Amino acid sequence: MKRTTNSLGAVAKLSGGVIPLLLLAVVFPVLVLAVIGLISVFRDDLWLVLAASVLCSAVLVFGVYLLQRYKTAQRNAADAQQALDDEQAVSDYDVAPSAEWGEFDKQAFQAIKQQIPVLLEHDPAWGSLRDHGWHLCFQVAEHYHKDKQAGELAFTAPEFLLMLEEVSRRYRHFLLNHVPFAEKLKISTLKYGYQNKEKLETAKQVYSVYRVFRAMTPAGLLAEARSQIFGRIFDQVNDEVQLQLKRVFLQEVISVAIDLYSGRFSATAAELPTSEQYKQDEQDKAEVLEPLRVAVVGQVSAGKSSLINAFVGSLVAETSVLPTTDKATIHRCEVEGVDIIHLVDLPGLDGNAENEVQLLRHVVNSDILLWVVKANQPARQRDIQFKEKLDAFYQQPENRSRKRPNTILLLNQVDRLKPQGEWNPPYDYQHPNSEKAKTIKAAIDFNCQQLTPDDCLPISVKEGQEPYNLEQLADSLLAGFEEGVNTQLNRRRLEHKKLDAADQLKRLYQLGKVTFNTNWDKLR
Ligand SMILES: Nc1nc2c(ncn2[C@@H]2O[C@H](COP(=O)(O)OP(=O)(O)O)[C@@H](O)[C@H]2O)c(=O)[nH]1
Ligand SMILES: [Mg+2]
Repeated sequence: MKRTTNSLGAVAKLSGGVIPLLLLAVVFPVLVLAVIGLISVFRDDLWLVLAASVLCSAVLVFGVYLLQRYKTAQRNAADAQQALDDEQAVSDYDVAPSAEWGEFDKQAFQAIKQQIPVLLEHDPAWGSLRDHGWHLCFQVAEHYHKDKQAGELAFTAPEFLLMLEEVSRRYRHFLLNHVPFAEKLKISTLKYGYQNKEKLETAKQVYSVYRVFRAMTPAGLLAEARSQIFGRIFDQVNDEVQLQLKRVFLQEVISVAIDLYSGRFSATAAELPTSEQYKQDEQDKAEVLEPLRVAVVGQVSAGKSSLINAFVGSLVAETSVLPTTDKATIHRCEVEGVDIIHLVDLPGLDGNAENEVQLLRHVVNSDILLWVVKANQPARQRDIQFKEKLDAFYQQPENRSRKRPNTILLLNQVDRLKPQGEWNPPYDYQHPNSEKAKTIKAAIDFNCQQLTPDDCLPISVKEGQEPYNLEQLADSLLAGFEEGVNTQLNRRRLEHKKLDAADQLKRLYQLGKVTFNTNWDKLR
């Protein structure tokens, strides 16, 4: 009653006193009508009619109520199912290793990630996440700087801030995408849920009983609809989900720490204001992607130049040869004025150390590697030696975070394989049913075992003869394009870091000069 009076007061205030007057104008005649009706029931003996109409309206109201309850129950069941599905989605979620990482980074991520369940089992409190995060950062630091003092954190204060920002940004993205109503979720709710988990079960039961009663009034129904939202959050945030939320958070911490220690992630003053700006910069960078650099290596006379000529001839692209200062020849492929691919024709692997230093430089600065071998010549010593040099390069501490370009092994001159003189492509070399197809398969198996490439294709590109399997090569290149772009981004990020270091060196040198001059002035 008190609430009704209050509401009327509020309505009167809002409407300037008009609405209550109008209400009275309606209520009063209805009351008068009720009194007259009652008199006529007495006078005309209409008791049966009155009872029937009261019964009808009671049945009607009760029917509507039952329908509402049925609908609510169904909605709750669907919500419970949804909650289960969502919970599954959260527990299945794992932070993916960055596409730009090298093998060393991925190994670090896999190894350090194993510690998260142990840490959370030992101490799952929300308040301990910060300590766990630090512990994992130290682990990453140690992984990258084994030579330095254990646990030394080798990042600058701005980099640390940027790292916090980056973890928050990624975690926010995860929450919004994987936790329903996350935008309404308060950390205090999560914390409360955890601290009072024993009490929670009884609390939930009492709450449900109260909800049934409340649902019997129209105002209660409205409140019920609203609490569906909060109820879901309440149910949603059970122990298991909370644990998963923490697990994902710590995985993000490791992921960002790896980016930081591998040198991809550096904070310059300009990067600090917002990470949105940082994102924008990343997008801008993607627009000015350099053409994909595809290096072609192999022994002398393997058919590198023939391959490039045949391939370039088969493209819709406009091609031209770029002037270079070394022995490499760069074929530029352009489509509608956009530089798409640079095919780099390299001198042959000839065992000459000086030559191989140049070759190595070209290969580690390419995004995809085409390795051409001669099918009818099984001597692989030169190829294997060069591959060992490449492996050694990527194992050096300063190169561990470099992403190695994917290698497609091209088994060339398959037309010359036994039986000689026979050449009627195409051949189903994956399921060989002829002598030629069998020798092709044997040659593929042998060379793959020797050079362990990512992909392998038999080809034939003799001048004056229809080239064989070039469409498959185009498909393979297209399939590896995205990975190639990631390799390029990795390379350019690491180069960018080097430029930074060079700039700092220059500054240091300038400072050194000033210092020395000053000292000399003093000495004089
Ligand atoms: N039969 C045959 N000969 C080829 C094929 N590819 C290249 N050749 C020949 O092998 C020789 C060396 O080729 P080239 O492209 O100059 O090799 P590079 O030193 O690796 O650049 C040339 O005489 C080519 O005509 C092929 O698929 N089949
Ligand atoms: Mg050549």
